[in-house]
Amino acid sequence: MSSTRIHKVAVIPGDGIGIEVTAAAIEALKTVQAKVGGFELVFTEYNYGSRLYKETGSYTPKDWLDTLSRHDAIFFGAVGDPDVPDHISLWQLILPMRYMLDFFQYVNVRPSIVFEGIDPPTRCATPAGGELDWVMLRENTEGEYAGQGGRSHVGHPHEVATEVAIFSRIGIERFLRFAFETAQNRPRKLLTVVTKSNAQRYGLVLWDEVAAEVAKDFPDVDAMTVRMVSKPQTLDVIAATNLHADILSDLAAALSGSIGIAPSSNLDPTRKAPSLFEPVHGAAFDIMGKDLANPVAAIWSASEMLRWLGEDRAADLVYEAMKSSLRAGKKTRDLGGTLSTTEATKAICDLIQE
Ligand code: GGG
Repeated sequence: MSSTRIHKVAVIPGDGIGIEVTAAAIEALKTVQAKVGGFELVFTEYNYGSRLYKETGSYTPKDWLDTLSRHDAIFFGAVGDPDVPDHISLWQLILPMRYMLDFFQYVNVRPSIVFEGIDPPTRCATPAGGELDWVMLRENTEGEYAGQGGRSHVGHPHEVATEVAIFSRIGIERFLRFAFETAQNRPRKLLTVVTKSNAQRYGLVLWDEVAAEVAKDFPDVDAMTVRMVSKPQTLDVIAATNLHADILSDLAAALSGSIGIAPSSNLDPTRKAPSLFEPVHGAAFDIMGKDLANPVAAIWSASEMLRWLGEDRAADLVYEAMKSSLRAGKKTRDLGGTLSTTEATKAICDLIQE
């Protein structure tokens, strides 16, 4: 009887450069699978995305979430099309996946690290003397992204639109518990909970109250609350609402050199639903098909997927190859280098094989 560990991975390249960087990530995954052995990734590709929408009027076929739920993980590229408003493409593809049947993927993990070989726009050294090394945790199912609101008096000068931010005690607590546990497992044991409750009356006030309650269960974690992110060098793990973390993680990615290297894991910590791994960046239609996209964010996301699937050795190999490649100056144009997507991917895959 074979003892090979099988992991079923749904692959959704999506739109724009999502197609190119997903191919790069799959190449790295196949390379590390051949090198390490003992496990097999069974990839099934799905054509969900803007092209399908233009052909059929829908980003996805019927029962697609049931189809996806039969996998162990989902690897996603990007969504977005110049001809389709973002609120349609995001609400037809990426957001339903994060809410996956029963609001399971409630944490979005977005690390930002200034790697050796990268010259970031701003230097913000940590107290330990190193460069910026953050883990941004984004609450992934509530806040302004809950889809509550409406429009009235459409087309009238007094037209009104509301976008209601939803915060539930269960939603906040399960997310912040994950945040405290993440901080507890890092050397500095420092958690920063982002809030803006001073100007609000309900939602973020509940957020602050729950944060204070959960903090009591983690006395070894130094939790501080910031109303404005003013001292980046004092931060380590950062927990923020869906909207705040979406914005702040783009900033963090830029501070670490480029959004082209920022990975993202949409995790279901209960493991009832497959978790979803994707680069933070979008479809970037301006550079699509030109072999210019940075494959690092997708390859780092692939490494995070391997770790989630329990393949730590393979995850480490991919991550270290990616770091060594950057250190050796093998960079795409967004990082000041000259390599194409193909060349940067090959450089990482060669290092995995070594
Ligand atoms: N690979 C992620 C992607 O396509 N992102 C597009 C986007 O705008 N996402 C918004 C979000 O992450 O909430």
